[in-house]
Amino acid sequence: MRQIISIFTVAALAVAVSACGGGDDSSSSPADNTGGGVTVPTTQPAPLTTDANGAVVVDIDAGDYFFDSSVTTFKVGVPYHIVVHNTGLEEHEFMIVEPIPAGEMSMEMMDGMAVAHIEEDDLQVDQTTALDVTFTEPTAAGTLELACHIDDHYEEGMLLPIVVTA
Ligand SMILES: [Cu+2]
Repeated sequence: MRQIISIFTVAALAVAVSACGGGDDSSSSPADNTGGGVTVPTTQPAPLTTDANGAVVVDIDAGDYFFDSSVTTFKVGVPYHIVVHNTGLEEHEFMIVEPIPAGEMSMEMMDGMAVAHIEEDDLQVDQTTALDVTFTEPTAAGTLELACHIDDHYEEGMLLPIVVTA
């Protein structure tokens, strides 16, 4: 009986500690890495890097089932060198396309709509494939996203909204 009581006490303490921890998280502010006295009024966390051709390098992880991109706000007329790495355990595709409800279109139709596309043959597990994109017109939020429409990946959350500014 004594042992059961002590287990309950530990469990109650754990709940109390985790409740406190959760409350504290919201008050901690992220480190400010901009430095140099430059105020950058955007939420972009990392400085932009360019390749030998002057294109802005965008690093994107395609996982099971998500996209993680170093850039989500793009600019019209800027050349982007988009490097997509499949970090998951399944093959994926990479599309820049308007939001398409799952199951409403054939792959051929979606491919035709896509601003850019990397086929799953070029995005096997641990494969990295790059493509170059220059956006020609601005798009508001909700107009374009990164998406994988293989099987049920899209329903699983494999999409990431992006914005193109003028
Ligand atoms: Cu996928």
